[in-house]
Amino acid sequence: MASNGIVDVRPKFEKIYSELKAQILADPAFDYTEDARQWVDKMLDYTVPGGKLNRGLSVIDSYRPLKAGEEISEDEVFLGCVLGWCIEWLQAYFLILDDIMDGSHTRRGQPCWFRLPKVGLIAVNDGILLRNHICRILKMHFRTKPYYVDLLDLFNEVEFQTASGQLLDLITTHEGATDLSKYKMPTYVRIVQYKTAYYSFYLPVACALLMAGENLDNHVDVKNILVQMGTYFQVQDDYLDCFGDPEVIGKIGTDIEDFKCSWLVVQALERANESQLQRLYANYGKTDPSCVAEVKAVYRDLGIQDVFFEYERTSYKELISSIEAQENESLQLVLKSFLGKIYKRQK
Ligand code: GPP
Ligand code: MG
Ligand code: MG
Ligand code: MG
Repeated sequence: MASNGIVDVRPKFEKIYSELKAQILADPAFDYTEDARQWVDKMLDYTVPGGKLNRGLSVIDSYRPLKAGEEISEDEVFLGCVLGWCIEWLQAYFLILDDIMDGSHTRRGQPCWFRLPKVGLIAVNDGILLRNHICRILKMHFRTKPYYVDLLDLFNEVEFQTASGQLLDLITTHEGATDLSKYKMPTYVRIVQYKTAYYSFYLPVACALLMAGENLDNHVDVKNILVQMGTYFQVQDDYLDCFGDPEVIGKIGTDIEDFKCSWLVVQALERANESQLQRLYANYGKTDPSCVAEVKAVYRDLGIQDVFFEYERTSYKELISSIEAQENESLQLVLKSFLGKIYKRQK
């Protein structure tokens, strides 16, 4: 029990990971060879459990207020944790592939999975396997639930939205490389809503709503608030890519080198004078460290960090007022606790 009287579910959550892994490795649908079992065992340990686990823990954290006043059974806690792990599996699958596409080097304080010499492009298949594990886990634990079909549909919808967002991210980068002036705020918002917000913010709460027997069509407002929160979260990710401490965030930023349509460059382009624009055009998207340093110098000259701090304050205020406009008080609690976890995050 934590000092505020709230049960800390993290130790239980972490234990359930081992149970799920054991079930995956004993899946009767595949006759594992010893080497295959060892590979999947190591791959899972390397790629699934090492993050902040915010998304995963959010399912059960959201479920509790939804059942306010009612006792939650051990079985419900277990199922909430299982759904949480399905989201962490989804995240692991996305990150393995995203790191290949972004040419990243580190993730969660260690080399990206595909950077390990024995792994390389086997990582692509590992991503596909992780994606399939989600369906295996859902089948094992939810097949008999009345909301099973809705859960499958939810995961499919959100995966489609994320992959479409990733597509926008990648093709926009392609366009920006020929003409940086294409990077504008509406384009940016569209990319990040799809590539990040649905799976990171809407999905955990939607899982909790389904477990609580709710119809997701009745919660469009909640979805909109979560998508807005996810947008703010990705702006923070872009900020940390450039200004965060790699030791703390566990990854080395590559957005400037990769020509990404990052929130920072969109803001800089809106504010730059002729000579600053020239400096951005000449140096953005180049791997040469002196070019990266020059881009960062333009950001400094334009006070982009302060622009971010101001954005952070305004977003928080706007989100709080949208949340307080919600009539359902349990949902207000869910949303506020979610926002509290990410406001002013350093990692
Ligand atoms: C985050 O973008 C987006 C994703 C992880 C979604 C990937 C989707 C796929 C279908 C593969 P990012 O590149 O800014 O994340 P990070 O900074 O963590 O690399
Ligand atoms: Mg990336
Ligand atoms: Mg990416
Ligand atoms: Mg990023």
